Amino acid sequence: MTSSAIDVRPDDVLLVIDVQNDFCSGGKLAVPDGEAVVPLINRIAGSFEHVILTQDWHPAGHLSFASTHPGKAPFESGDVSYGKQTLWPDHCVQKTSGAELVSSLHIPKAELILRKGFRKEIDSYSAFFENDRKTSTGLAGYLSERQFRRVFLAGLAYDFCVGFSAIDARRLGFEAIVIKDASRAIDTGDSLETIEKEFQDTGVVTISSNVLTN
Ligand code: VGL
Ligand code: ZN
Repeated sequence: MTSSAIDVRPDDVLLVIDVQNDFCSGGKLAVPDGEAVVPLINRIAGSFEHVILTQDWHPAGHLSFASTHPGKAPFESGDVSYGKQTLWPDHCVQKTSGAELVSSLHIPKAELILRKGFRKEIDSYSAFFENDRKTSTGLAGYLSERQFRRVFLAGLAYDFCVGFSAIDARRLGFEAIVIKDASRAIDTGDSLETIEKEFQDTGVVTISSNVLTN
């Protein structure tokens, strides 16, 4: 966690991860206090010239759903072609209200909405690579062509899609800065400790939104 002031630059981009109804109270995979990130993200977005939103976007019967694996319950682990996969309640099914971005998220200037997890047989936590760690979403190419250098991240969930995206950004050579108070965690098993250890190992920085200046 760094506490020195960070001046937001024109070649910075804010990635707002999966601020969708199903990850908020009353949703299918509600992240504790998930909706609390919305007003903060709306405010932070004002400091950035460039904002990208992501949307978890699964077909019905998706491989990450426990309901697809007979005898399995949500939050258990399942064996899939690319290794272990946490199994989830059905969530963010394409064209359902749960998959919609939270209506109070107000970032009209967002330049791109990137959907991920749309392949029935592969989950995708990261906005860069799907969970087989090989299939690319194309976001790295987009960011490089747009000449963005630093990726700031906020949203849901800190220990899954925000965290995996930050680590991949770092591995791809971008600076990756997670705005911790504008994120919330699912916290299942050792997910929180694991992600924070990986932040340290890969050089992902975490900050509080109050250090951002512009
Ligand atoms: C997410 C679990 C399953 C996330 C998405 O957005 O963090 N987590 N699908
Ligand atoms: Zn998902």
